[in-house]
Amino acid sequence: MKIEQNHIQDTNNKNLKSHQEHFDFLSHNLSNKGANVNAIIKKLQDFQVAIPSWALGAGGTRFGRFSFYGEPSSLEQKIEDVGLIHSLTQTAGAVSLHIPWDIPQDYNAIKELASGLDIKFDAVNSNTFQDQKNAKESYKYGSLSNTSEAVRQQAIQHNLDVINIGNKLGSKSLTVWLADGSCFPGQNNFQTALQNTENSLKDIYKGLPTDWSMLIEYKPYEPNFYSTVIQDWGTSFMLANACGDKAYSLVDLGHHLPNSNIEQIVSILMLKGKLGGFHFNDSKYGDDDLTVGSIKPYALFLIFNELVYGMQNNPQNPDLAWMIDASHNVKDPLEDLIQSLEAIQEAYAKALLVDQDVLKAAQLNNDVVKCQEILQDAYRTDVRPLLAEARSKKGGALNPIQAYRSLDVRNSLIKERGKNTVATGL
Ligand code: PSV
Ligand code: MN
Ligand code: MN
Repeated sequence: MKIEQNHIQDTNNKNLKSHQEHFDFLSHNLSNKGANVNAIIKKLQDFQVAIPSWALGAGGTRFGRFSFYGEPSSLEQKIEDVGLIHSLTQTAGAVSLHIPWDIPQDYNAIKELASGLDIKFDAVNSNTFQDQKNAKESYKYGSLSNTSEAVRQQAIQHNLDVINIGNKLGSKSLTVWLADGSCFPGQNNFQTALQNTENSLKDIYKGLPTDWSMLIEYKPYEPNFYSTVIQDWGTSFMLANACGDKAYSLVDLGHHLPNSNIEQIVSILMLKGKLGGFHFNDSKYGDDDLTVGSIKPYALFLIFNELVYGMQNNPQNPDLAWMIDASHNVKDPLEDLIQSLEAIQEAYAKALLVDQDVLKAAQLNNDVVKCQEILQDAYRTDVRPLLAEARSKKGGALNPIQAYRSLDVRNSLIKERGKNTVATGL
């Protein structure tokens, strides 16, 4: 299924008058406050977030999985689904592949399909947290950190193979997330596990093409419940430094212990030029992988405030690889992703409203109340008309969820693909 431009236009026409009124009111108010509305809209239009190939089907938990029907069962269909989201939101112009879940068969055909839908290949993700069919060695007791040299070599080789696959597609970065760790005290020697991991990452790094980067993701627990080898940003930062200039930390919002100050982590990593990638989701308890902005939207805004500051003031930090890393147990995955994209753009737009010069002056005056007022004034602004304006000017929908429903996308997918579908992934 493909959504035609004139269909989006038809749905937009119904909302046009009310959108225009809201947008005019907001842009008038923001301009009076000194904001450059056109510049903000341009930034929103340029901000593209990758959709992971494993998030297009219904997720599940270890207790069960409930299909949403019409799910994509091939890489081609997954890319088509990203295309559907992108045509409505104009924000999902990239896909991030997980290998070996989504190994392309015909590279040229896949590249052609993606470029026809205006979709780029972002970071490729390796997988050494599951045993693969016919693999000689098992990752039961770790991969890059394993005490067995043969297991480490297999995991290193897998990462090199993933780079090779990504290279053929035009990707420019490899994301490494390790499940390595231990479930019980005494099971592992912490120092040996970290040293093995560092050596293995250095071997992968040697195989990185010159214009590539390696993104090292951290996570405090799960699937191992006593220790994780790359448990926090400090460990990831240390490993990235040990590998070299092209290695960076990757922050996943769900990978922190409760109440961690993620905005401060983001800020410090950018100051040091070492924040390379970002995974969006939301959570209440752990790595819940809920819809972005559904639980802690103010925290998301504060994080974006630091990201915007870093993007404006830290030329030492590279452009980031943005990706949604969420899972959907009870929602239509495509609707859920559209909601996440909206929340991301909303937090970004609000952060762009913060006048960094005025904030700096208030900070220098130690005017604590004013500092808070500046942030909260931006946060309390309803920026949704800016988002609608940005995407509709590019051919997207004024209201993507409404358009998705009125175009009956899910039912068309079910008609096309049937009810008995299971997308690969977690
Ligand atoms: C691990 O929890 C993670 O966030 C990593 O990014 C993985 O690549 C992804 O989920 C899917 O397993
Ligand atoms: Mn992640
Ligand atoms: Mn995760």
